[in-house]
Amino acid sequence: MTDELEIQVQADSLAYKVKHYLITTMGVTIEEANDEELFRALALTLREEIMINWTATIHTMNQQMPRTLYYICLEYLPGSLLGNNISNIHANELVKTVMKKLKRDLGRIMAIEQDPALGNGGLGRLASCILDSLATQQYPAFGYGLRYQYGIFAQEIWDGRQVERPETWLLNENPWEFRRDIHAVNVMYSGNVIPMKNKKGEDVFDLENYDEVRALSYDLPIIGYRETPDFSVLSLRLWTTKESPRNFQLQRYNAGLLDQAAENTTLTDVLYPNDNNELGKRIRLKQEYLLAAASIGDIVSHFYQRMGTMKEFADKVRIHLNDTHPALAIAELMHLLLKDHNFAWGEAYEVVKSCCNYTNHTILKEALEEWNEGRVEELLPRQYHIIQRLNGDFCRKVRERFPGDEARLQRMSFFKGGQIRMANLSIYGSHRVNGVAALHTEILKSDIFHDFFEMEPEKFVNVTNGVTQRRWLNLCNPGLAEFISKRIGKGWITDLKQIEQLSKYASDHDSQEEFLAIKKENKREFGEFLRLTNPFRNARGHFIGITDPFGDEALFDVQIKRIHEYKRQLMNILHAIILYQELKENPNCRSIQRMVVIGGKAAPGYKMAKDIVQLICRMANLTQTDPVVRDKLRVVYYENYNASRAERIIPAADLSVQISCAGQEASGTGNMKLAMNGALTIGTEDGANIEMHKEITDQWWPFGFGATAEEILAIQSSGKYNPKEIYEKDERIRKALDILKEGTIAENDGEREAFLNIFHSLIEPVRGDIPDRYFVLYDLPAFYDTQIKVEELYQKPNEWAQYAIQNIAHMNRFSIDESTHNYANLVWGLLPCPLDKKELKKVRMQYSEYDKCRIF
Ligand code: NBG
Repeated sequence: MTDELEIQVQADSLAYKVKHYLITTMGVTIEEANDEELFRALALTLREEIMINWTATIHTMNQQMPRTLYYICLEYLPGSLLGNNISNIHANELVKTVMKKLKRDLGRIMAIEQDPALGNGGLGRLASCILDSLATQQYPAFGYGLRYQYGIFAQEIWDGRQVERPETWLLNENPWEFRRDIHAVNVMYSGNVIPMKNKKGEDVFDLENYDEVRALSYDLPIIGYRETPDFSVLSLRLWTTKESPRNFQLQRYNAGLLDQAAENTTLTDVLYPNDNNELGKRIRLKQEYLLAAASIGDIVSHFYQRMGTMKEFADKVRIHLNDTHPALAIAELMHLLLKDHNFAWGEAYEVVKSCCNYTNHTILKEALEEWNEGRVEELLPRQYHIIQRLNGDFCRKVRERFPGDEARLQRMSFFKGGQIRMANLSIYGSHRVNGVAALHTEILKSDIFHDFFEMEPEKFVNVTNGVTQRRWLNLCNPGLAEFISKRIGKGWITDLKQIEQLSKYASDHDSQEEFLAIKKENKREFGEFLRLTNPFRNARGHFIGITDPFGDEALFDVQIKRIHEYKRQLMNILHAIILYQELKENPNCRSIQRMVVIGGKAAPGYKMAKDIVQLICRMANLTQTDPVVRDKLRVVYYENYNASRAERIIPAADLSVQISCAGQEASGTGNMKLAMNGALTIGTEDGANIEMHKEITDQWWPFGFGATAEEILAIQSSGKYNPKEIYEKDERIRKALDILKEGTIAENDGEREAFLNIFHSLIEPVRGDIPDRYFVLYDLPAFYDTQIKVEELYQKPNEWAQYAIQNIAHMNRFSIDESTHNYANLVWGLLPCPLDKKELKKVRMQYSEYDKCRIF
């Protein structure tokens, strides 16, 4: 059969199956089915194929029992699954043909799916990239997380302010998840400890009068990319406490204490919407323990069932603690080894330390987790005892190593002032600790974990983040993907190193023209999307107008990430205010059109971030309506920024704004996604920007600027930074800040208050806070000058294209595949475990027999 014929035959049978699912699961025929029903039927159809490989992958792993990685993370942001799954199993053409046969529009059907928004920002997205890569490279691995009923809130802008709406991704049944009652785990909280001894005479603890929760598992298939049908499928197991009568504490229920009785059923209801910030809430602690205990329980019981002994556990099991959120896993694993498997204390610790590894994702003080000792003791009495004893051992070791150094001991102990420092516990319980970019790891070693580094230097390694080029280039930017594949073949999709070969086309005129045409097309598409989905609303949430974006000639200047002071969206908007004021004075002072797009959610309780959102929205309104300015400058607030919306904007961006205060952004990953899609970076020397700069080289990195981390440190420690002086001396900055101070652009009291608050934070904060903590005014003049360079280069499109193609070609190192490879080598000692083809064949045979099964 020719390829074309084969696709037609396959498409026919898939189309039959879609119809079959419409009838058998929804009771409708193709003529009546709406888009939602069709989405569901299509997903169920593809799911069948995926299940075959999933079953075979599990068999392969169970038979070979290779060393396996268990990745535990409180957050995931997988993005929409239908498109990615189709692409990863290489069924694009096929599914398009099926839809043609069914006379339905694939784009509309894909738009039905809601993102599983089970994370806040970079950390959750990184976790999803890592799973994609593990599956693609066929590593034996397993993911654990929580199945929040409500993910991160949906953001709407009403009269220029952020309004949080519930995010209801589970309102309709999710076709990609599988409820697995058989894997449910019981998790206990509170209660009275009963001391006992295990067979080795070791102290262990039983519990009575506890609260019990049933953690029910839902499994999601994570499909590896492959051009042949032998793709691997890994499992992401998400726990929920939603459905279980056991969760009702009957005594309390009978006593009429309904709110308390229901607490445990609602544990996994919502994700805490804070990025890089911890609040020490009780339910959050219960969530963290739920994840740790259910996952560790599952890992241990699965291992013991298969092997009948725990002997090889330390060799076969690798547990990854993604940040400290799952750190209680350390105490939980100790507990199970001691109590259920009769380990001696020292043996148990050795096992834990061989298995566990910890990634730190931030140096921000407010994000380093500490739990109140009393609360841990009350909710997790047994784990509390274990943490205390571990700390006792640890402090003894510190004393031995550094006799007499009391100050050091105080800094290193897990306990401080009634709080437990989870990072300290995580380091002690881990084999390796890593930062997520070279600079970040250096800061861990030289600053925040310096004492730990001195004690065990070999423990600390760097694994620079990466992103999956499959979702973030191949899938989201088909035009550019084709541009690349036409020139260098498709190898880059699974081996990004090959993208270097693109370099030789950077100076080729035709390639430049083609690149520019693709970018323009992407900008038009994104502009259309903005028009349709990014409305202005009044204070009651009613529609009052559309976003009117620039056309494809304009520079698309893009900053997309959570709103945080250290990320300095404020610097970006102050720059826009300066441009605005200059244009007001002289409408011809700029020769290009610039659309400044800023997207990102503010944590609901983060006042300053919300004030900054208000300022951006005010500028959006002003620049769109002001007849003098609107031809040159438009600010757009890109509402409800999430993974799907990232896929829309990233291909359209010309300029990638990565301007965090140096030393603060652990890595950043949006920087990589944007560069991969041909945006040039205007950026500080922070996080992974530094490594990107190095790889791309000075020659093709034209817009670097700003103080380095060292310089920032030096100014900080000199105590001489005086933002007020900059404000007084620099006229542009003074004028921009004065409109905040005087409320000139504010349209209501709320805005006046917000803008004044921003002004104060920079110049004269109340309550003795540090003014301009993140050096916005310090770097603003350099940012302004660099933006002039941007405008100059942008007026030479072919030269710009040459830079952009060089940037893409130098993204070779920033694939997540490189990161997982480094984790596998430096951290886990993990080898791939390719899908057993015989097993696949066997499962496929059994599956096919159903065709003969008919009752009538
Ligand atoms: C974030 C950092 C980013 C980094 C991601 C992924 C947290 C706590 N940290 O710089 O801010 O890219 O983690 O490592 O979300």
